[in-house]
Amino acid sequence: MRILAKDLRDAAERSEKDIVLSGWIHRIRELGAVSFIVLRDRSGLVQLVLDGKCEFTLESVITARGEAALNEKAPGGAELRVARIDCLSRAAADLPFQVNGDVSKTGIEAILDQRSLSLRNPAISAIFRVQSTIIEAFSAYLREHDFTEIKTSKLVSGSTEGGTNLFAVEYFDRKVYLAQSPQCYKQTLVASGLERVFEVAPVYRAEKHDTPRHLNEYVSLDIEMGFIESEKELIELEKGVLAHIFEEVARKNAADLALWVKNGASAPGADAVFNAPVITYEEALGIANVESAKKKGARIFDINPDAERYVCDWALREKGVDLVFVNEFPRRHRPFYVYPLDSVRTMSFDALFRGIEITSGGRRQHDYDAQLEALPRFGVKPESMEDYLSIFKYGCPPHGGFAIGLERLTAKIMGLANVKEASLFPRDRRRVTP
Ligand code: AMO
Repeated sequence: MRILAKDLRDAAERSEKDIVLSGWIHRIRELGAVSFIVLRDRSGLVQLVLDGKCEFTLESVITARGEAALNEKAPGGAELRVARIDCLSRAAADLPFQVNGDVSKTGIEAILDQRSLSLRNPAISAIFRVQSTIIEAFSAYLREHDFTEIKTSKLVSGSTEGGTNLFAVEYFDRKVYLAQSPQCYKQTLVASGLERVFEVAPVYRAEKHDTPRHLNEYVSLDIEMGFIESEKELIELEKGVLAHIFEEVARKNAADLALWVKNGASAPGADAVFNAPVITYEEALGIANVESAKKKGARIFDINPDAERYVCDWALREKGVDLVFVNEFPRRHRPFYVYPLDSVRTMSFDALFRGIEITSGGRRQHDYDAQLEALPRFGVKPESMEDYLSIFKYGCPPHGGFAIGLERLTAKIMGLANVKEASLFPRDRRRVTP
């Protein structure tokens, strides 16, 4: 009977005599006339005991047949006593990456250069099992709340976020751009009558930063919904989304979190998420300056990365949770599509989690005349936004939404220092391979 590594102990308790396990050789230890092979499959690691020497190299793919036996000293409390072993694919001996090593001691460039091998390391693959749960839980929660999943084009004729951070692409005889976000499309689909939509897809930012928080391609978890009055309803929705994601990660990925526990990997409890404070931009600036002064830091004029860290430190100390929602951002800090609260403030918000912004969002301007009038003030030519403006011309509900950066959320749950570690094949200014 073919089983997974995680099921060997059950098979041993039933004294199964004919068990088949398939996977990669993770480790080999020879002790006199016996070899101990650690086999790795998608469910984990398991020990095989073989009479004689192991002829195969590390990372070779094998199938082993034998008897399941209990052994409290073996990982998982059981082992396979091998009767027959076959090699399905032999690995070359000159492995350029030590798959069974301690990756906390390996530099990020080596990990990324050798991605196909580094992903075999159980701690590294754990990051992407958690990421898979995040996407699944995000989507499941929204479907449960009557949202429709959409997939929109990533080739666009111009900016969606304002600014010039766009990658140009040759498109027949003209130039188009990679989308910075599905912003215009998600708003279009709310107005088109779907009312509640979400999208999980890559977005592209031609930002020249090379920092531990920026990627040039990342996955955006986007939400947009109609018939809201303010960003406060969106904050409540995001609390529900995050609480569900964290609950699912804690339930399904306990073993994956355990591999990063030294780095602080954990999923906050739902109560903590629902208790997360909501403070205004002005309050956040005040808190950041008090915290900065305590640490003899510089005066803070904006919610910059230092301020994000200070505000999260404050929330953890005062409210017991390292998640904070900051709303009422000033107009000058937000894109053209935001809805004003008054002449200075907007109905917008960010979510800060464990020291970094993971979400931006807010209510949108849905009034045609007001949007037309606002565009030039943001340096956007109304002629270039005709399709976008037409959304509002023909009947559009008040609406809003937000986007969570998948890699930032994953990195913060796992305690990773660099967002690139939470991207399978990260793209930065220099890296376009593997
Ligand atoms: P914004 O540009 O703030 O908002 O992006 C939303 C979230 O995406 C993540 N993020 C990034 N992650 C990795 N690398 C980057 N270069 C990067 N840039 C942004 C962050 C951020 O909070 N259209 C709006 C959202 C909305 O209003 O619905 C937008 O894209 O986690």
